[in-house]
Amino acid sequence: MRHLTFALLSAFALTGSAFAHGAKKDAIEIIHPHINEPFVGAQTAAGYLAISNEGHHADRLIGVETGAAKSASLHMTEHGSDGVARMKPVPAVEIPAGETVLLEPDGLHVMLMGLTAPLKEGEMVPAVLIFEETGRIEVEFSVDPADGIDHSTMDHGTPSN
Ligand SMILES: [Cu+2]
Repeated sequence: MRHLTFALLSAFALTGSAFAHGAKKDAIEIIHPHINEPFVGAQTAAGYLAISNEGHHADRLIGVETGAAKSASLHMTEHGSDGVARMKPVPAVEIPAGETVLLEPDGLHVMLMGLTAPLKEGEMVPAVLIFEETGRIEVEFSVDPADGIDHSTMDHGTPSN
């Protein structure tokens, strides 16, 4: 899987991100955890990253902790037949052996609800990713340029307050 990881890092580099960074513990590698700068006054933000499992056993991302929000959970965005994007909580994200899973816009993401402070481009947001097998991995989400998606207006299926 070295190749895939390398390709991913190259892709990030090509898209102009100067913030490629990550963390590694045992067989699990976290690549470029980031949050696109939310709109001024936004109460929510989405975190994205790639997770590579170079081991021989599957693992599962089962939780996220951060002081940057009142709650952090795992979400999936789905498009209904009406074309409206809706998000729903997922209990875990499966990371199969030898594969790289992307948490990216329009799919899986880390949902931060109830931001405790505004997030500004260039900041680093400490967080802990919790895996069933590998345990806790400390990461820092970089706050990247805004992506133009107003996450706060999406239907989250659950009340945010
Ligand atoms: Cu969400």
